[in-house]
Amino acid sequence: MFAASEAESLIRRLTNLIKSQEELITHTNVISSVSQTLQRCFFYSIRNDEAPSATENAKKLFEIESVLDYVQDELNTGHWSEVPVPTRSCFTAASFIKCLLLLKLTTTFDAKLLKQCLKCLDLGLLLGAPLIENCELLTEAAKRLSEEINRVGEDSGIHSSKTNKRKLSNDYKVHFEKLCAIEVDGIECPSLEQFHREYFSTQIPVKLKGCMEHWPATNKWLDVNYLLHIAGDRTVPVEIGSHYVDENWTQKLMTLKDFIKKHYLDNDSDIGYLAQHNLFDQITELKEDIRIPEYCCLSEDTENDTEPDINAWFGPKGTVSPLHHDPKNNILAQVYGTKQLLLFSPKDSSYLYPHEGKLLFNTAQVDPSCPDLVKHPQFVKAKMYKCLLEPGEMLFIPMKWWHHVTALEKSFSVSFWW
Ligand SMILES: O=C(O)CCC(=O)C(=O)O
Repeated sequence: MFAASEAESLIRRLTNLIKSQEELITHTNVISSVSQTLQRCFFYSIRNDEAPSATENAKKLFEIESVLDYVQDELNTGHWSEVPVPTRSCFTAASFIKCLLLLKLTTTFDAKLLKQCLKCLDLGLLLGAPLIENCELLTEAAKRLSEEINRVGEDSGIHSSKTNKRKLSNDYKVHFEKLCAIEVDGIECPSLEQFHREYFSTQIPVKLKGCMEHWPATNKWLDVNYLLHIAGDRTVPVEIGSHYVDENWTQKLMTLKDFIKKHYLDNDSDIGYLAQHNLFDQITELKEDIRIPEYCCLSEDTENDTEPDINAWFGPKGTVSPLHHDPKNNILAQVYGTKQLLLFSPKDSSYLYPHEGKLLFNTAQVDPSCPDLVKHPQFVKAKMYKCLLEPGEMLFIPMKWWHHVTALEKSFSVSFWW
């Protein structure tokens, strides 16, 4: 097939995913010229003409990029949570339309073009907000593009063997034993009723063993080539730096392949952590490899039957999440690798020196893995709990419980907040 007909066929398959054309091109919350440009670009991208003029093509690409720049400026003004959802939805729509235009304007149909389109969709997924009637448009379109990249066939250039299921080094175990803290209880796959009675209603942390054996992820994800095949060209957010309170800490967007190459396999000087990211709404194929723990259905609020917030935590040995607490109950499931957790009850908050101010109020100044007792003398009064979370184990962290997490090995965890 010629480049143009391959591209046209893909445009057709992508536009077939649209449930409501109206929603894609009507945006009343942005200035009318933006909305009109989106409409023009969309109809241009699906127009069936034999020989589109190169000048007109270039003009349309320039127009859609101006729309994305304009909306991105709006997204970057003020705090993220204050950006109106319709503005973010407009970014989503513009990203999809840009992807169609890139396909329409191409003269060569190759992996490079498909990756450029995929990046566009991922930016829409990461920075935008899902459309209501076209809620799966970008995730499904990205899935099609990933499949197309695999079909066009390009080697990732990474040849890594499976991550070992070996036992944790004894040094870590000895260090853990010596930690002056109470070890969190471990229990073999409790019934829902027992978990509710002994841990959920009393808000006591507990390690849940043998509850993840049916997860395909516990085998499949040990093979980095599998992750690369499914998601190597997907753009993901990566935290760079030793931890998020460090002054050199920053966040970057990069492909999963670059993250794996630079920060996971090569382990370059900067620690990179794909942390607290809802990878599973972005890349739905990976969601098929995990299971929502049944314990997450427990709630004091009988009205609440929403799915938990599911986040991925994927990184090399040595990632640290500083001591902090979260507003929801959490089950942290360890797919592979071992993590060491230090925990404190909310009752001991005042001994942990929470940061002042709106942004870091849920983060402690004290580092429980190496406390400075001159700066933080009250810390000695805090009762510390410890947990070594090994592959296939889950930890229930009740809401507002403080936790400090260190990866002792390359690790992949999934958290369920509810
Ligand atoms: O695994 C980590 O590094 C941190 C996990 C965490 O803080 C959470 O699940 O809330």
